[in-house]
Amino acid sequence: MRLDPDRFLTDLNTLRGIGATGNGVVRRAFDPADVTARLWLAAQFSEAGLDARIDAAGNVWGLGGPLLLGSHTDTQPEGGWLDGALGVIAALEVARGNPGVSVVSFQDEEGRFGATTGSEIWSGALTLETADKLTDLDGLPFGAARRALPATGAAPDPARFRAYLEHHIEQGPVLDAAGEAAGVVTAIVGLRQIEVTLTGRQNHAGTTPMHLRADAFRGLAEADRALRDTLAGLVTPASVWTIGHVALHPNAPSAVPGRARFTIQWRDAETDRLDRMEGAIRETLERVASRAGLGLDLSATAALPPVTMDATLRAALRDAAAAQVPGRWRDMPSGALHDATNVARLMPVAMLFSPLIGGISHDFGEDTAEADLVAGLRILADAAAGLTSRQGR
Ligand code: HGY
Ligand code: MN
Ligand code: MN
Repeated sequence: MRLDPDRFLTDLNTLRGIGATGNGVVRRAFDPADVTARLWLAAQFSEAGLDARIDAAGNVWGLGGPLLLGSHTDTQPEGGWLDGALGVIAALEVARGNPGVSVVSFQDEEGRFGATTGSEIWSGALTLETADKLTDLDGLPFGAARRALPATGAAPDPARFRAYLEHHIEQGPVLDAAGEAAGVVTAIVGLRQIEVTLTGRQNHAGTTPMHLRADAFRGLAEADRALRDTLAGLVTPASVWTIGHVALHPNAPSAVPGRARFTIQWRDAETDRLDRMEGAIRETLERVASRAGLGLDLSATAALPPVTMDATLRAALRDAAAAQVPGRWRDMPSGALHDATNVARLMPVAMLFSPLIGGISHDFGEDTAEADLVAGLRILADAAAGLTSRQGR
């Protein structure tokens, strides 16, 4: 069957409609929209002639040949319509015309419970038993949440696949600013994340003199300031760190905050630098907490290594990009995390990026021109065709 760009765009828009919110999408792992989307996807896989199944971790599989293509269909709390969805729907369209291809939508890539949880479980780096104890920010365990999507089969043996390709939006401004249509990923950064709790003394905001307060929010603000100074000496312009989630207790205008719980996440291409950043972050938090008279509790919630893309798979994507969008593609690193990081524990992996208008992602405003979506689909299909004919299917 020939590649059908209209069917691909129709499928992408149908998926966009499940959990649609404004121009974006809300499909948190295992919420009702995510479950609906995963059941819809399994039906599309069956209709395409693939052996469809949902495993115990919520990953949706469409099993065919030994080249695995895919990404994820869960979203951020305020997600764009393409982050993850593009790679799954492009994979489905390619599989319709290429019996050498299998398709997957991994679960919880966006880290409602962990970070890239579904692919981490499949890779063997995280057991289902351990994952079941991970909780979302409201305290709901993965083990309870996954009851919303019962398994219909076992996760496939990784040995049935020879390689993995993931098509994804760039999630940054580089390709759009250069007017280019594709990026072939060289490497994916590594990521670490910790959850921090600073404990002070909750008290009345009107009667507690300033010098007698143990204000947990002030500790958080001082930690942020101190981290900027400490890390400046260790990092490169490509290193990033983010305090992305904060919960104050009791979070009331007239109470001195007694507790601040927040995440610190940092990313870099070098394991060594990730280690040094971690040392500096822990030491800074201890210093700030002790100076402010606050209790400190730290727990690591994610650690994923930097991963280099496979040279043979990259070459297939580069050749396809050169044929489909000559002079309008580049090699580039990924500052975003992807399921490919975990799949790389099992087999060679590579990634293809499509441009993003204005470089906006993890936001309802995320969008890509249709012509660029279709160009990416054609590059993926070409690369897959070259690889599956070489593999003899
Ligand atoms: O955070 C990430 O890079 C990914 O989008 N989950
Ligand atoms: Mn994302
Ligand atoms: Mn993604």
